[in-house]
Amino acid sequence: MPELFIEGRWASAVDGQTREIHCPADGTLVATVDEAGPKDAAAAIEAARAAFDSGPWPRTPAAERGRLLLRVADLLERDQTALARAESLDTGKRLVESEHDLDDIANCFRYFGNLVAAGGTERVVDTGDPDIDSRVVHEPVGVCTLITPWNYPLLQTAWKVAPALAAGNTFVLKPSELTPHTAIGLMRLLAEAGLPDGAANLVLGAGPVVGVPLTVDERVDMVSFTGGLATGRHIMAAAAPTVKKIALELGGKNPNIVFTDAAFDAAVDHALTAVFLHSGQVCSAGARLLVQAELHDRFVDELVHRAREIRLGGPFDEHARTGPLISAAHRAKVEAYVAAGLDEGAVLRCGGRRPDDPALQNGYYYLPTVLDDCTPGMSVVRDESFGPVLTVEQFRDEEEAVLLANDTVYGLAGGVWTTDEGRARRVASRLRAGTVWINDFHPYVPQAEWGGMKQSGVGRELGPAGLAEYQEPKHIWRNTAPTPQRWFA
Ligand code: TXE
Repeated sequence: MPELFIEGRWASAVDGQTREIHCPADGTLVATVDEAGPKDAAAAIEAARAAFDSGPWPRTPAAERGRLLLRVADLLERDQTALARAESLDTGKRLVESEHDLDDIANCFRYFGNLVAAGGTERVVDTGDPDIDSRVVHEPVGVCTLITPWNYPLLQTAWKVAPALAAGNTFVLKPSELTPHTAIGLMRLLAEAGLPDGAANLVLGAGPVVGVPLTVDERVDMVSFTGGLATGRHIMAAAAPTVKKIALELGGKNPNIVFTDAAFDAAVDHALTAVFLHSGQVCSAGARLLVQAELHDRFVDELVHRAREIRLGGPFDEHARTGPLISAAHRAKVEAYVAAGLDEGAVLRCGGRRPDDPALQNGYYYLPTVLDDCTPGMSVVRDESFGPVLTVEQFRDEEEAVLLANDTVYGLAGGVWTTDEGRARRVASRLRAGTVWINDFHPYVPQAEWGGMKQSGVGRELGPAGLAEYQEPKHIWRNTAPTPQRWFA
């Protein structure tokens, strides 16, 4: 069955191109899928444009749009097992993690469905003149290009598709070329839920080939992108000539700050999950551990001890605690960062290589790695390695902790561990990041905004602001008793 979804119909790529998808856990062929080119992108944009300009979706009442999203949530739950399996085969992540993601994905559709159905975004402006009816309404932005990465493929898609549809937009989705299957599954569910033809369109393929036309075409009003910083900069530039609205989530190099008075066991435990969850392929990964000098030796010894115990394995290995990296190229990048860190003086405390286990040799595995004695100038500290690599730096006091934490171009997330409430509040307010966790790491809820300061991005996903990204406020001024103004006699 063809896998591009354009104007409500499944289609093969015009040029007949295909791509093989391999499971990163063992290299096996998952499937061969259609690979779109610029002509398919143009057709998808045209379909979304027509559906926006003259189709029913933007004119569907908000309550009805909300109901459709709730139906999608139910369908996602119905198909959870199949979708989680597909996600795990594409990404190599553990099945339980994919199942957990699927719960969050259904919740995301429910949240935006309920939010938009509740209405209340129209605002009456009091002009003081009883003859004037002044209102601000929120309309959809138009045709949205949605480009998503491979680490949380369907979750990051849901964070865009749900609010985009809730607001009444039409879209063209381009998932990562490495992980297309759950996006295909979602299109089926949107159609089954009754979304009008052309409102949702899917093209599969490489960023430079099929992603670029989606970011430059003048028929596109908005580009929402999650991915790497370098690609984000390209997209921002590509969108500039036609002044598109943009929303960017570009990852982070997130500090996890541990003071001596932290709850020791919980802080060590969360420091591990902060960085090694999904083998570090998480935009909010706590990849920079900043630990107070007096606690450093005890804390890092215990952390290294536990990191050595983390078992690697494929999606269906029930004993595994984390999986492979997404590709050979990505593992090579992580390896290069570790090598550079060691050259620059970091001390390897564990990992720093591929596992020996013969059963893992066909996958792109890399051992959980702790680099101690790191300094702010090292590339492994500054850049997002996006692998299972923790860098450790020491600080003396609160002031130095904040300075080190903020010494990054990124500003997505950060954590602080202390039992001193005043200090927790002070540090949280001084961290330049879109999310701060106090005595925790990683949790998020669809009700709360997600996104980055500085070069971590532009705009927010989730929460009321996540819906507002996909809306244009419009001021409508109605004079109910017009009289000549005589400005020009
Ligand atoms: O991401 P890309 P890559 C970071 C992480 C990782 C690095 C590179 O540090 O090592 O990015 O990963 C599409 N125009 N993150 O190369 O290129 C591409 O096809 C339009 C952080 O895999 O950013 C895919 O759909 N689209 C991140 C999407 O962009 C283009 C998650 C993301 O790919 C394009 C993933 C172009 N010119 C990686 N080039 C996070 N924020 O969570 C590529 N794409």
